[in-house]
Parts: sequence; structure tokens; C-alpha cells
Amino acid sequence: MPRSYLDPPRPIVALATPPGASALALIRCSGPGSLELLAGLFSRPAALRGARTSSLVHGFLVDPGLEGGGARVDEVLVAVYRGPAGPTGEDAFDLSCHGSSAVVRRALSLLERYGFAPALPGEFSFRAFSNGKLDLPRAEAVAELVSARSEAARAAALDRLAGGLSRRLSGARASLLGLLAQIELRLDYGEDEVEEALDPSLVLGLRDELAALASSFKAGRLVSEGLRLVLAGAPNVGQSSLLNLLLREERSIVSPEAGTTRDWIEAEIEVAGQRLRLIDTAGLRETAARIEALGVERSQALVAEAELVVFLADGTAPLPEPGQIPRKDAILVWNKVDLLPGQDAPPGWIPVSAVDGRGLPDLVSALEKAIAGRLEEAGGPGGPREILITSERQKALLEQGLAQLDGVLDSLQAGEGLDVLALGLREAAASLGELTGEITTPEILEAIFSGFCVGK
Ligand SMILES: Nc1nc2c(ncn2[C@@H]2O[C@H](COP(=O)(O)OP(=O)(O)OP(=O)(O)O)[C@@H](O)[C@H]2O)c(=O)[nH]1
Ligand SMILES: [Mg+2]
Repeated sequence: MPRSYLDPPRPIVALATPPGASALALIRCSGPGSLELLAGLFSRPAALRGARTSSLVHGFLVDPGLEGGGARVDEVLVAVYRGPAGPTGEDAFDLSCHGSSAVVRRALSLLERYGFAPALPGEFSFRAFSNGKLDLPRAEAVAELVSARSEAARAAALDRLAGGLSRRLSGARASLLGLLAQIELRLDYGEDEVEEALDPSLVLGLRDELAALASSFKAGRLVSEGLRLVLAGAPNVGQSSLLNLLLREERSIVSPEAGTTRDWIEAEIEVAGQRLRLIDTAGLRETAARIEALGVERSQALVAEAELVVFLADGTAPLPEPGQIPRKDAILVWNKVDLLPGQDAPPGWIPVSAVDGRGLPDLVSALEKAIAGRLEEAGGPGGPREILITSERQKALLEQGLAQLDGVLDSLQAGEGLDVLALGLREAAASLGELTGEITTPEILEAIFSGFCVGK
């Protein structure tokens, strides 16, 4: 039978670093009895048994089934954690060994042979959650921090891991439960007088708090997934050359022949700490060639969907008509200025040379401004101190809580009984409890943690 997160905890093991050759590899283990199991496989068992939590012990990992020098698997450094103080709340250790696949394979097979089960994805975080070390938003932040691909995504995830979101959610839930307690007290005394039972401004304040968090979802997603930036323009204006310049590598094919780029090409850069997904497209033109026409159709769709568009024109050719510019908010680039010495760019166009890099700083600052604008429109400046939510689960539960509080406000206005108000408040508190993980079901937990990577 495959193991489940909900089985009684047993010692587990996983490689926390990527497989392959590296200077060091980190093997994590956790579970009741795990330190004692390791003592049987370690050159200095007494040192390990006497080690305090969060201390390091140096020694050799030893295969007790073998004799002499061949028994040594590797020279290792063990970080010891004793439950409940450690990161998972149980006895646990991190073992640093040399990073070759030969060492890692031997070490893992030894640990598995002597009682450690291979960890499920996210099982270490699951145990930290189960043992009260992390609530759900913080456990989710661990997964986001592991997959953060830009400075802004890292900062936002770290802020959630530090408890920024959790504090706001617990604060809102505590206020809700406080209001509920007052109403229930009145109900216990047989009162059903709605007058002054519940101050609507308190409910409104909580409602606004949930609305503010829910509305940060779009910005949170943009920060974690990156903003799409489409390079568009007529064929041969230098879209692929500009992509290569921004990437500082020859990724997209450049040629003097118009219609070189057919399918779109995507690559990533970071601007102002934000991840930008650069997309080079087939030049926009009417064409009878079927494959190129399909490419142009795709370009148009990409231009429509992208958060940012850079529209290029060839400075040596007539300027495009305003009607040819596919989006009003496009950043306009007047390319090939190296061929136009002494000529000023038309108003509103940034002069650039995709060949020698002239004008690149101006383009980058225009991009920075546009990124800030898009994030603001999406509901958040995206600064590191701003809480941004990124998970669909969190968004859905916040919106559910929001709707329940709207229901309470409606009931208040309609003069409904205290029992109706109490019910609405209780439901909203339950939504927040599900968000933080204070109220949850095994199925939900399994779904959340199985999306993590192994070793986390
Ligand atoms: N002198 C000069 N030539 C450039 C510049 N940018 C692009 N070119 C040249 O213009 C030609 C077309 O460049 P590409 O980058 O392939 O243009 P594109 O817009 O991707 O073209 P398609 O993929 O065909 O739509 C190539 O010969 C480039 O070397 C520039 O800033 N200055
Ligand atoms: Mg091209």
C-alpha cells in the first residue's frame, strides 16, 4: 500500500538538493526515532546522541553491514534537531555529504535499508504544519519561496513565510470570533434585540480587510509568474535583434530576410526585480504564405493578451501609421538609429539600436515604469512589505468569507434576528479558519502538500 501523509509518522528521508554532480548534497530526515536510527549508521554515535538541538556533528556515515574501510560511505556533517524544537517539530537531521551521484545513491539506499521511508512530496512541510510549526499560508509560502524566480517573488514569499499574511488572517478571524462571542452571549440570555448588537462598521472593516487581501491576487500572480512582454512590429524591424540584446545572448534567429520569425519564442529576463517573459513574435503583416499567416495570427493574439507590448519601427523606413500600432499602451521603439546619425526620433518613440545597444537604458526605464503601472492596476505595488496572495485556494476562501460578511451586513440592514447574524459570522470565521488551516480536512491537506516538491 502506498504511504499517505496521514499514516502515523515514521522516519522519512529525501534528497533536498537537485540530483547530479555538485560540491555538496543535502539529505533530510525526520520522524520519531530518526536520530537513534542514524546513531547506528554513524562513526561517532555518542557525539550524535549527546548533541543538542540545532548543533552540528562531524563524522562518517557507515554501513554496519560491511567490514573495515569499505564500510565508510562518506564524510558528513549532520545538523541535529530534537523535537519539538526543530523545523518539523519531530526529531530530525540534515546530512551534508559530497554531492556526487555515487555518494548520494549509497547514502540514500543505506538510510532506506535501515528504516527510513522515502518522503512524499512536501511531507516535511506537512509534518511541520501538523506539529503546529507552520500554518497553511506559511507552508504554502515555503513552496513559493522554493520556486521563486524573481527578486519580487522571493521577497513576497518570504514575507508570507515570516507570517505577514497569517497575522492579518488570524487578526481578522479573532475579531470575527470576538463579535460572534458577544452575540452568542446575548442569545444565551434569551435576548433577540438586534439594536446595537453588532456595530456594522466593525463588520465593514473586516469586510474591507478581506477585500484588500483578495484583490492582491492578480498582482500576486503577476509577481510570481512574471509579466508577458511581447515584441511586436512589422517584419524585419529588429524584434529578434532586440530580444537578443535584452537577453545578452543570440537566442532568436536574426536575418535580413523579412518573415524570419514564424513561431513565437519566449525567454526570461528580470527588470526592476520583476520577472519578464519576453516573447518574440512573427512580424505583423498581410501575407499569403500560410505558415507565416498563422504566425501573424498568433502574434496578434499574444499582443492582445500580454501585460506589456513593445512596438518596434525601423527608423530607416517610413514611420507606421497610428492605426498600425496594435495597442494604445504599447512602448514605442524607433530602431536602427545607428544608421541614422544626427536624426531625432519622432515624438513618443524611444530611439534604440538593437545592434550596438544605444538607447537601451531609456527602454529599460520605460519598461520599469510600465511594470509598476501594470502591478498597480492589478491591485498592488508589489513592494516587499505589501502582502500579495498568489494561491487560488487563498483567493477562493477570501472571496467566500467576503460574500458571507456581505450577507451579515445585508441581514443587519434587514433587521434580521441575532441567530441569523451569528450564523453568518460563524460561516465567515470558518472560511478564514480553512485558510489558515485551523479548520481543515485530510483531503484538502493532501491536495495542498502533494503539490510541493520532494525534500520540502
Ligand atoms: N543597423 C541595424 N540593423 C539592425 C538593427 N536591428 C536589426 N537589424 C537588422 O535588421 C534585420 C532584421 O532583424 P531581425 O531582428 O531579424 O528582425 P525581426 O523584426 O525579428 O524580423 P522578422 O523575424 O523577419 O519579422 C537583420 O539584418 C538585423 O541585423 C539595428 O538596430 N541596426
Ligand atoms: Mg524575428
